Amino acid sequence: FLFFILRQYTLDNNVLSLDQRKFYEENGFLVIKNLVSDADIQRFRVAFEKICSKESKPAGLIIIRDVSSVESENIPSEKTVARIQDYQEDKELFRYCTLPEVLKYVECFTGPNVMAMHTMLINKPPDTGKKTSRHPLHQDLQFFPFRPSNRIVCAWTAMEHIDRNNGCLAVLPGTHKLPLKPHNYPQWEGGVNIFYYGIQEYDQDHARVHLVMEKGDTIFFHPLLIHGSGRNQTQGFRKAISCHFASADCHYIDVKDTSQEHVEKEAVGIADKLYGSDSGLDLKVHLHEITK
Ligand SMILES: O=C(O)CCC(=O)C(=O)O
Repeated sequence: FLFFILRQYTLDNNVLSLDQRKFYEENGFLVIKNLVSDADIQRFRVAFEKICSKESKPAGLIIIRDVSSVESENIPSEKTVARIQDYQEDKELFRYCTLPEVLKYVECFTGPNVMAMHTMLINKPPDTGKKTSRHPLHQDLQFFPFRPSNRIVCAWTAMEHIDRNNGCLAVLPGTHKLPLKPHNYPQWEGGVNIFYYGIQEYDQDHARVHLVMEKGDTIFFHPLLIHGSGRNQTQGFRKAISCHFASADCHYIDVKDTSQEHVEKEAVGIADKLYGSDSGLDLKVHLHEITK
């Protein structure tokens, strides 16, 4: 029985200790301290700054601005960028998805044949008082039209010290064992950022862990784990870089008539805006194979 439990969310290899495996199996996440070097993080910062100043414009990149600063679209500053998505054409940023120290852990969940499916650099802005810098509790699987979910994992690396003051990750341990829940935009007074869907119904009494992390610390988590992040109450822009990886053996599913359909529609709408209407793109455009 124990053997069966152990095999469900993690794979046999020599990387994770038995305790680490047990922890992920039970909780749906695992933090590895000090995994990414300061030098690499500095390179990601520089690449991100070049995107913000419009010195670099990688193809396919999606820039998401905080709802409280959308009017400032043309100001070339990191101050107006809450997050970038799909940085795979930026060679410097995509290095994150190829770092051997990251992939070593990714393979514990996906197996050796790995694909990078979705990339982000999150630049949580100082909250303007409207609480729009919060990220509601959600499951990332809502964005992914492929399965099985157990062969998908997110790597998320703190690019600086992150705690509750600047809006650390909050996770509900063990919720990776739940099914995908319906997601919607929360009814927040100050507004909510595009793609920041949340779960409306969850067990309010479920234990919640706030993850204080140092620069370079990396969390690996399951796509069904309920998580979010709080307000940034500092004046700095809280940075993290992340990538969702999946096994190349995952297969696509049709999200039509499922709770994921509205997410696909919105993503296609954005792709059409970026690449012209009738781009023919769907959620599958997030597929980018890593050549190791
Ligand atoms: O970095 C954060 O604040 C959380 C981001 C997150 O959960 C997401 O984008 O899915």
